[in-house]
Amino acid sequence: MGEVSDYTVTVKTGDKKYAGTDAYVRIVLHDESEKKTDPIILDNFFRNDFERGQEDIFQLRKLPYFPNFSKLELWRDNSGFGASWYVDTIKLQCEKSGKIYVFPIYRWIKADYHYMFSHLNTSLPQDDKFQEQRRMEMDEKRKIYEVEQKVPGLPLQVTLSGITTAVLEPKLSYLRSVKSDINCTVLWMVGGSSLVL
Ligand SMILES: [Ca+2]
Repeated sequence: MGEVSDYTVTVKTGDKKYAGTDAYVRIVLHDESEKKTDPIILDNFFRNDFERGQEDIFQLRKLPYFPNFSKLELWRDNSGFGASWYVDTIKLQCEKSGKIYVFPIYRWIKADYHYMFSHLNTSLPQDDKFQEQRRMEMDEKRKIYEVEQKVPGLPLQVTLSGITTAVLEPKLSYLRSVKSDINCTVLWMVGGSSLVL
């Protein structure tokens, strides 16, 4: 076994409606030479992690020591009540090197998709190392809504593809019956805007 280090992972969940989750969240740490850790479940016993606006700290013991991280892989399952999750940032501190890596996320994390994030995520869209992920997110947004002006002079209307307007009612049964993040995003958007459905 090579060198090991402890790590501290700090996850900031967004302060938005439905941002919190009870789903299982896993990460994999990748270094520059394509080495990576096994999947790590982020879970503090006896604590309700990843609630809205909350900062959760996870102590990871004796993982492989990587002098330089290149990316963070992140995914969640669809378990728990209201599994949708909006993440602001993830911070990783390597105890051995003292280095701190910051991953700005600022997006909804859909279930079972393996997201990749770079330290500080500073690349321009055209230089994005994770083009496939960017395409997936653009496609998701297109699927959610198409804005069109049906009648000149009246407010823009949102046409939802494959989603009936009935499920947009903000009630608890909605969250139970519709597990997709997409719908939660729409609900949040509608709640915060004057869009007409
Ligand atoms: Ca939770």
